[in-house]
Amino acid sequence: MKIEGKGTILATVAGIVVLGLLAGRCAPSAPKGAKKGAAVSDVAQAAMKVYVAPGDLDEYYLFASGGHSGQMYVYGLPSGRHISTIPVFTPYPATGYGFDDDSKKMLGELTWGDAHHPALSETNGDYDGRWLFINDMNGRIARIDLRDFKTKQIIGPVPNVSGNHGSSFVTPGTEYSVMASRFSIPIPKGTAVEVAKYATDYKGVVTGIKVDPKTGEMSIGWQILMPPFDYDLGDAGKLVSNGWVFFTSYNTEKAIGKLEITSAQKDRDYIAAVDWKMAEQLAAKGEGQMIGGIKVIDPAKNPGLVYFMPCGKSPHGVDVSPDGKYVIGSGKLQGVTTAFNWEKVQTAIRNKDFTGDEDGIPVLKYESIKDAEVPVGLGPLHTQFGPDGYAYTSLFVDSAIAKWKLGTWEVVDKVPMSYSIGHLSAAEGDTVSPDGKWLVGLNKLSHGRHLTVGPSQPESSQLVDITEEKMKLVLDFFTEPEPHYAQIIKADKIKAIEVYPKEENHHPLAVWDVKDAGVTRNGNKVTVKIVEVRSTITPTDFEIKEGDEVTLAITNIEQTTDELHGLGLLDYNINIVVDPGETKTVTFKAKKKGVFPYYCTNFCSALHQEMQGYMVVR
Ligand code: K7E
Ligand code: CUA
Repeated sequence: MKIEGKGTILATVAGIVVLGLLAGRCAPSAPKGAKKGAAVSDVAQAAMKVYVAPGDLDEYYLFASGGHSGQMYVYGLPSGRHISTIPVFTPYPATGYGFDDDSKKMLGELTWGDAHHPALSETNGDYDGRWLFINDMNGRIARIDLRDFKTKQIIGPVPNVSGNHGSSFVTPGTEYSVMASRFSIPIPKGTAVEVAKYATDYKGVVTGIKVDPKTGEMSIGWQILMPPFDYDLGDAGKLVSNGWVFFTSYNTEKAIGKLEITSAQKDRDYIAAVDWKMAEQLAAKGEGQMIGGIKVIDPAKNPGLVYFMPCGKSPHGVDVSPDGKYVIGSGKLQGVTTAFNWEKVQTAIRNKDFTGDEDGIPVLKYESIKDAEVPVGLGPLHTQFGPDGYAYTSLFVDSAIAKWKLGTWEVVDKVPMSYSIGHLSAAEGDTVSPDGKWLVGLNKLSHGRHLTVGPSQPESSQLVDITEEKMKLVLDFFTEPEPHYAQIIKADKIKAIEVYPKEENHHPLAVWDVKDAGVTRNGNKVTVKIVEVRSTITPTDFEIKEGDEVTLAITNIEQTTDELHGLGLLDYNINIVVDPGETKTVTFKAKKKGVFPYYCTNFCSALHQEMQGYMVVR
C-alpha cells in the first residue's frame, strides 16, 4: 500500500534534511567531504532508498545471530527495523520461551548459548524459506521453522565437538548442517589430559548433522577426526564443487599458551577440504571407531576424505563463489585474499601434488591451487557475492568493505565502515544466485554513532547500496550483541502462518471449550486444563494441595491474528505465552502455601486487565 507518491516523499525527506542542516547538525550518513548541496541530494537519495512508508513492507528479511545473547533477531531491509526476536538458546520471557515444559526440555541444563552463523535451508543452492539453522558454541545446532518462526529442535551437545564455531553452514540441498571444533580437546569429552600434551593427545572433529528433507529433523550423520588445530569457519561447495565442505583452521602449529604469538610461527595455516559425500558413504558402511558414543572416521585410514589447502596465516572466513569455482580465504592479518581455483585443486589432488601431510592428511601445494592474491586491503575476514561476478570482502583492520571482480581480480571500490567490520551479508549472498542490491556490514564497534546508552554499547550495522559500480552507504542501524553473521532472504520466499489452525492442534491436553476446563487429580498429580480467550482465563480459580505435582495445560482458543494471551503466575516463576491456537504445558511442584494470582501478560482487549484468577494452595 502506497500512501504517498514518490515525489511527495522526496520533498518531505529533502525538507527534513534541510531542517537538520539549519539546526546545525550534519546528517550522520552524509559522505565526508561532500560539497554543499551535493550532500543534501545524496542524503535525500539514500533516504528514499531505505524509506519504507508506514504500512508498507520491507523487501527482505535479515536474520542476524544474537551471539552470546543466544537469540536470533529478525530485521526488515532496507528499513533496518527490528521486527522480532526468535529465542533459541536462551530463555526469553517475552514469549515465555524456556518456561514451558517443551522449551525447557529443549534447552536442557544450558540456559546460555553463543550463536554465530545462521544458515537458511537451501534447495539446489538457493534459499527455500523453510528452515533456519543456527550454531551454538556449546556443541549444538538449532532449527527454527520459518512457518511459525519458532525453534523446533536443538541437537547436541554433540559428542567430541568443543567450541562449535565452524557451523551451521548447510550443503546446497540441506543434506547436512556442519559443525567444527574451535577448541581441540582430548576426546571423548570428560578425559583429562594436561595441556602440555596438546599436540599429541588433543583432537578436533568435523561433524555432519543430517537433516531430514521432509521434516527438517536433525541427527548425527558422520564425524571425522582432525589434527588439533582450531577450526574456525566453514562453507559448503556448490555446483562444480558440490560434495565438498571447507573449514578454515588456525594454530596449525599445535601450540599452546599465548596463541597470538605461539600460533603465528608458520607462514600458512590451512583450509580443510572435506569430501562429505565420501563421509556419508563411509558412515553408511559403519566405518570408524566408537568415541564418546559415536563413530568417528579417521581420514588417515580413508585417503581422499580430507585435504589441506594452505592459506594465509590465521585465516578466518572461507567463502565459495556462487558458481562454486572459487574458494576465497585470507590470512586475517594480510593485505590480500586468496582465490583458490577448484579445478586446480582437483587437478592437484589427481596428480598428488602434495608438499607433505598433517597426521596423514595430504597438504596440497599452495602455488598449484591458487589463482590469485587479490590486494583487497588489511585484515580481510569474510567475502560475499553479487550476481555479476563481484565479490565483497570485509576488512577488519582497514574498517572497510572492498569490492572486487572474480576472474580479473581487480579491486574496483572501497567503502569505509563505522567501525571494525566483522562479517558482511549480501542479499541472498550465500546462494548460487545472489540478488545484489543490498549489502550489510556487521560492525563490531559503534563508537557513539547513536544516542548514548552508557558503557554497554550496541553493535552497529550499516546498509550499503550495491546496485551501482560505486558502493553507497545509506543507513546505520543498531543490533544486539553480537551479530557475527546474518543472512538476507527475499521476503516473498517465506510463507509464515499467523495463527495455529485448530485442526492442527493435536495436543493431548488441549481443550477448546470452557466447560472442559478445570482440575483433574490422580494421587498427588494434578492437571489443570486452562482455556484462554478474550477476556477470561477459565477456570478463574482452582485449588490444589501443598506438595502436589501440578501441570498447567493452557490453550489459547483464539483463531484471530495477534490475539496472544499469557499466563503469569506470581511467586512461582511461571510465565507462559500462548499464540492463537496453541497449547503449552508447564509442570511444577506446589511448594508454597497461599493464594497466588495469575493473569494474562499480553495486552489483548479492552478488558485485558480483567483476565485474571487465583491459585489456592492449601
Ligand atoms: Cu567472523 Cu564467529 Cu563468523 Cu564473529 S565470526 S566476525
Ligand atoms: Cu489475554 Cu490479555
